[in-house]
Parts: sequence; C-alpha cells; structure tokens
Amino acid sequence: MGRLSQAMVGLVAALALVLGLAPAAQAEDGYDLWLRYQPEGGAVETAYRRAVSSLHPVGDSATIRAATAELERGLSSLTARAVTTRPIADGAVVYGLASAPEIAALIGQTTIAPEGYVLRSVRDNGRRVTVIAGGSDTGVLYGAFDLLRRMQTRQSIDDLNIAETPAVHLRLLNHWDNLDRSVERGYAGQSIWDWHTLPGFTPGLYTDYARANASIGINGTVLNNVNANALSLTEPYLLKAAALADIFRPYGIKVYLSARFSAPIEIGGLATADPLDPAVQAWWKAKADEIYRLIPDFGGFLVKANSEGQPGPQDYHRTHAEGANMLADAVAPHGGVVMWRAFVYAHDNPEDRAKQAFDDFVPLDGQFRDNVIVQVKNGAIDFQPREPFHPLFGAMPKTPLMMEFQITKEYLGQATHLAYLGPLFEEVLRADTHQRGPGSTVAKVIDGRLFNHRLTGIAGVANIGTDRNWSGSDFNQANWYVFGRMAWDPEHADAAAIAREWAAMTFTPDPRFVEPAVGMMMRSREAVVDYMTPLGLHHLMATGHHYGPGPWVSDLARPEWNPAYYHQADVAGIGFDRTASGSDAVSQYAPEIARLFADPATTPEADLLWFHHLPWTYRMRSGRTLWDELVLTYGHGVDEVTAMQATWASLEDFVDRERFADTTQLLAIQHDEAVWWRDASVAYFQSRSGLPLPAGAAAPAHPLSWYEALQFPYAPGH
Ligand code: GCV
Repeated sequence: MGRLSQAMVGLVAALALVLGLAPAAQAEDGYDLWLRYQPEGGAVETAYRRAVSSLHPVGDSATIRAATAELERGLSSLTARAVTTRPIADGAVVYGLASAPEIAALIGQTTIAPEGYVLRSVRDNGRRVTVIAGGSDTGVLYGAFDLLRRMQTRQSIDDLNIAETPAVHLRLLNHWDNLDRSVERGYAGQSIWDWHTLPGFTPGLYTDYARANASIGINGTVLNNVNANALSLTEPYLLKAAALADIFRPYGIKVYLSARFSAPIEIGGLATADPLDPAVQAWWKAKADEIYRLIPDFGGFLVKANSEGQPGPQDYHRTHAEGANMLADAVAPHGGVVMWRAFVYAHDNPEDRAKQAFDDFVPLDGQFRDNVIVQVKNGAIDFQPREPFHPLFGAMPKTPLMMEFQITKEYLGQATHLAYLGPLFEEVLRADTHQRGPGSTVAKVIDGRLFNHRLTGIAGVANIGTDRNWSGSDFNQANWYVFGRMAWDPEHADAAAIAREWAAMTFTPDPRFVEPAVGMMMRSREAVVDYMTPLGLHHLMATGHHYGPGPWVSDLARPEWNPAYYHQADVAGIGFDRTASGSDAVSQYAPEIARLFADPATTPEADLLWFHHLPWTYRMRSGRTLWDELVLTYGHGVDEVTAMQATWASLEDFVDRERFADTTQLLAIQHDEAVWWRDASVAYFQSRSGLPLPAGAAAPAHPLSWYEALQFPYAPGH
C-alpha cells in the first residue's frame, strides 16, 4: 500500500472510529503469508464476480469442509462479496471426488491420481460452472488452492482446463525443533510446537500452518529435530504428536517423527540398540504398533545415524542398511516409511568429507527394504550458498533417494539476509548427473523416473518459528513457498515463475511491483554467494553458529570443522583439490561429469575452487588473475545488495508501511554484513596471498585482527 492509500486508510479508520465501526484496514504483519486474498478492484474483480458466485460441495469429509472454508474465505474476499454454499447456480464452483457421479458427469472422467485434480470451466444446463475434481479429497483441496492462486495472481478463470498431479509422493517439511522449543538452525523465534500445552491446547496457529502447507502441496511434516530426543517416542509425547496429526489430517498432511537410534536403551531399558538383536527388533515393532494405535496414518521415521555424534548401527558394527531395515520392518505392516539420512561423516575418517557419504552408501545399493528411502542433502558438504550436486544422485540405481534442501538458510544469512532460494533449488534439480546418459537430471532421480522407483520424496528443513511472520522475515516466506511449489513438480522447477506468484500474492499483483521485486529476488542468492563464498569456496562461516565470516579458523578438533580445511589458502594459491592429484572426489561423478570437473578449464567457474587448488595468478575467463577476480567478486556481492536496497526503496508505494519498513531495515543489516563478509574475507585472503588489491577494490575497513576478534555468544539457532 502506498503513502497515499495509507493516508486514505487512516482517514477511513478515523471515520470508522467516529461512527463506531470497525477499522477499515489492519496493519500487515506477514501472518497471512501468501493467503491474503486481497481484492484489487477493477475489471479483473468484476470478471471474477461473474465467474464465481457460490459454492457447491459434492460429498462431505473433514477435507471437503476445509476446502469449503478456504473457498468461502478466499472467494468472498477476492470478489468482495459473500460466496457461500448453495444449490448449483450460474457461477457455481462445484467440487468433490472425480468418482462422484455428479462430478464425473460434469467433467466426463472418473479417475484422477490420488492427490491430483482437474480444474475445468464447463456448461451445465446453460449455467457456467467451475469444477474442481479430485482423485482424493486432498486432491480437491489442492484444486481449491489452485483456483485461489490463479485469482490472487490475476489470471483469467473463465476458460479453465487444468489437470495436475504431483510428480513426487513425499513432500515434507523437516522441523529441527527440540522438545524445549529451541530450534536447531532456527532464526524465527521458538518452535511453534508448544509441547508443554499439547495435547490439550491446540491454537488456530496449527490449523493455519496446515493451510499454508496444503496450499503449496506439502503433505507431511517431521515434527522433531534429527538430532533427536528419545522422549519424543514416549507415550506422553506421542499423544501430543497425535493431537497435531488430528489437526493436520484434513489438510492431507501426515505426521512423521525423527527416531533416535538408541531409544531402546534410553526409554526401553534395553542394554543395546544393535539392529540385529531380536529384543531390539521386538522393541521397535512394539513401538511402531503403539504409534499407529495413536496415529493411524503416521508417516514413518526420519533417522540421522552415525553422524555428528548421533548413535547408529555402526556403533554395533552394522551397516546403515541393517539399521534402516530394522526400522523399516517395524513400520512396514502399517504402511510406514523410513527416511534414512545420508548426511554422514566421521571424525576418525581422514577422507575428504565431501566423499564420505558416497563411500558409505554406494556399496549398500540394493540392500535396503522397499519402504526405505535414503535422504540426501543437495550437496556433499552442508547446504552451502553453492555446492555442486551431490554425487550420490544417480549413483544408487536400486535405492530410492530423496532430496533434502535447507529452507532455513543456516549458511545464507539466516533470518536477516534476503536470499531467495528458488535459483539454488532449480540449479540442483536441473543438474545433469549423466548416470543414464544426457538428461539424467537430479529431478528425474528424485521423481523416480530415472530408475523406476515408486517411493519418491523431497524434504525441506523448515524455517518456521513463533515469529508473527512465521519465517523471521517476509522474504524468507518465499523460500517456504518455493520449496512446496518445486516439490510438486521438480522437473519443471521455475524459480522466476514461482517468485512471481509469491510476490503477487504476498504483496500485490501489480506488475510495477512484481517485476522489480522478482528481479531482486532472482539475483539475491548469487549476491550472497559473491559476498560470502565466491568461485566455489565453501564452509567459511564462523564456528558453531555459522553467523558471519571465519575463514581464519583452523584450530578446531576435527579438521573438517575448520574453514581452513576447505579453502587451503596459502602464499601459492587457494582451493580444495578434488581431482586425482587431490582427494579425487571428482571420480564419484559419472565419467562425463568427472571429466569436466577434473580440468579447471572445463569446470564452471562458479565451482572452480570446490574442485581445484589453483595459483593466485591463474588466468580466469575474464582475463583477470584468480586473486583479482576473487576480490572483485566479493565487491560485486556488496554492490548487488546496494542495488537491492535501491530497488526496494523504489517500491514503497506498493507495500504496506509495516512490511516495507521491516524489509528496509533488514536490507540495511544485510548491506552492513555483506561489507563485513567482503572486508573480513579480503583481509584474511590478502594475509595469505600477500598480493595488492586490484584497482577499484575497496580496502577493508579494519585490520584482520579486528574481524578475528568479533564474538557472537548468543547468535541464534545454535
Ligand atoms: C541437525 C549441519 C548443521 C547441524 C545439523 C546437521 C544435520 O551440520 O550445522 O545443525 O544438525 O547439519 O543436517 O544433521
């Protein structure tokens, strides 16, 4: 809302107060996310009023009632008049299962895939009707949200002929939420799960969470941290999880739990958690039976094992497959799955950390039960601003692999930096593994088409907390949104198109706002790469909290915890040699890709220092030396943030005062921190290279020791 309209709203609100009416407009605080359903007036609204006049549900269930509630809320608001349920009339929205005769007669088909839907404009006895037909009630709900999305983005709904089916089955959020309500790598307040007051107290927040997720097709949520507490599996906590499952069920969302591998010892009183021990197997079977008695549609377990100190089967000299299969056998009779994480590296393994997951898991290909899916982070290190795709994708043809993205931006400026993750997700999903010839994209691995897997999945580590705007900033909401939208159809992931939808719904569909805002979003992730870890550098963040730069850190117990391990900078050069002369991580890729990555000349410059240790004098494609290019790229990242600030400032007239001010302030923080990243990094790398700064580069504001001395004992999320 611009200044003029704000003044108008103020006037109307004052008049309303005088007349004893409710204020006409409320401040925007981000709580409504992309489900604001704001009418914009004009010809489009008139067309919408003609097209949708009433609702006509066919059949009844909690999910159909949820669809009705959402359509009433959305259509009434978008057409600025009450849209309620009535017998079929001209302009009716008719919705229900495709198998229902009334619906089938309207669309001429009875079968639709379970979560799929058809959205169609038809004529029925001379009346214009919009039909939403679902393969299941959840499909109907998804179709309702689709219709509302089209209207929020001001598309025509006069001649609809849409058929949608999700390409991936498990579309899950992973909450790294602890029972004390702290959130590991959470930057948006506390956990929204109030374990203390559950199961008795279930505020509307939980329903709004479910609505938001269903609106973007998310169909499951892992409630607790992968660094799991066994107490989550005790009866009191299962009852709490069951209360959440009851709220989420109408929205097509299943509950899952992270399982601590040593739970049989900690809460079961057993002496061992050895997966081949019959008593341990029996304990997990009984535990699964108990869970399914309380949560009949429980999704299954997520497990982090033998990683970063977590217990696991290797403690008993058993393999990851043996551990996963034991849990899989326990949930199989109930239709549950086990998502077994491949994020493993060990302190006693001197091998390049980037290679360890591949080395551990590839030999196990074919050994997992049918209801196990291995969950792989997008890159081989850890959610860096940029990583080449994980070499496991495509390398385990007999095992379903699911993607794990991190929405919460642990390494991309956390809550304060504006970094739209759509381009990062798209880049990974579209990467070609070449494992079955050209076109073997990561998307085709995870949607199951490359190796014909029926169990498919994609997970995003949530950025949700108790902050009023859910995600720590308004623009962080876009990352939750784009995750869900891309999970629906990874193969066609289109970051820009999804950003457009989100910006239109979250702020205004006015193209004078949407186009510049999306331009800013689309460049924002690359800006972060440039001012934090350009040219393939990685893991340079300060220790522990990962807030701010720490390239100088080299004294931590485990080599792979030290940034110095990753950049290897000295007077001669910089970068991690992952070619045959170094760790040979390149050989984990398909030969066509390995060949490209083995040679600096054919390695994308964006990944150069990920794979190569090169002299500072190495000649870049620009003709500049590596040193000059590195310094100038750091500077470019800062310039991009300056440009983002200018873009945002130019959009003031389109945004409500509150959210405009919030983003303005956060961009100012981001700018200061981008300068901090640039200066600290340049000061440090200059101390290694001993080279002068290139012409045009800003000298660091402080000596290196100043940056090294900064401390942040209470940085969030740690
Ligand atoms: C849940 C990184 C994070 C940890 C996280 C881990 C994981 O190392 O810093 O906080 O732990 O990844 O994904 O298991």
